[in-house]
Amino acid sequence: MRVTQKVKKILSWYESDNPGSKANLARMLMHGKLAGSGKLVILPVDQGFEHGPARSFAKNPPAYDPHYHFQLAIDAGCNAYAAPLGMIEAGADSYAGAIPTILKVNSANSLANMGTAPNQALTGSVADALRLGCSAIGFTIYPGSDDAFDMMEEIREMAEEAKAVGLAVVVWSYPRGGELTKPGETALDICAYAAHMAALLGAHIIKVKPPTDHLELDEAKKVYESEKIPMGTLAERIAHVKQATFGGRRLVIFSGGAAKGTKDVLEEIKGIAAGGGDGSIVGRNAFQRPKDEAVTLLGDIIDIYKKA
Ligand code: FBP
Repeated sequence: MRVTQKVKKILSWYESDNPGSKANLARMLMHGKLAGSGKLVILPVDQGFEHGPARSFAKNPPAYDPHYHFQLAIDAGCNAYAAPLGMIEAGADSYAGAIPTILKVNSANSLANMGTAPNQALTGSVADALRLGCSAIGFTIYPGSDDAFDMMEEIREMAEEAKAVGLAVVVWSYPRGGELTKPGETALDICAYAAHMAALLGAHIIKVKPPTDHLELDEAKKVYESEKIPMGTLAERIAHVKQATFGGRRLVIFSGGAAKGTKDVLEEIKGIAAGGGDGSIVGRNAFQRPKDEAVTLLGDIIDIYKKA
């Protein structure tokens, strides 16, 4: 398939990257029902690590099988599938070349009591990503955590290694820990700050949660108010987050969150698309539904981005 002008323009934002990393970005941008549109809908299945198997898969038991998720991502026409090492290994041969994959190389779990210092363990490597034919590594940072600097140093090293061998780098930037309040984790000032830091750390694709209209930091609040930064609608807040990633020169995608009703999911996606968001990464709202419903929902999400 010929790489579209839209995708070529996006690739031109990444001025330092070698042809391998650009080709891997193109692989994701040129796959699935959104191929060539510049938008991305990705299926992430790392919730088994993050929340545990029952909380993740009991609602839809076929989802205990790693093959289920490869097939769901393919059937729904997603751009890529992201998962930790074991999940990718478990379908690596059956699905080799069938869908671009993102190896999640660090993971948290719900058994650890992390207090103000949430952190993740390294659970995969750049060598694993190459061995498994992945297009990218995926890495979570928790800005705000008392351990945030460690995670930033780890991704600095892993991103350098991944880019050197032509992989793309996806950063999940999820503020939490330290002195952040719960509403602060998704506050607009914090979300934009988290996205900006991921861009500064060299991410090609940045994943954040959709921001609320809360403002967490007093010093930032003064600026939002004095400069009258528009933040009344989700679309305005998304546009602000996108602007915080080098004036829009980075791909920013938004997570789906805990399972909710179809109407609420689609309303949120409409806001993301209207604000110029580059796509969505929807896990639980997809794989916790029966497969046909999940394929329909992901199809509806894809249609919203197609029209954006
Ligand atoms: P969901 O669509 O299921 O929210 O998935 C997005 C995601 O980033 C997953 O990759 C990850 O497991 C999960 O959210 C983590 O959410 P949290 O840390 O807030 O529990």
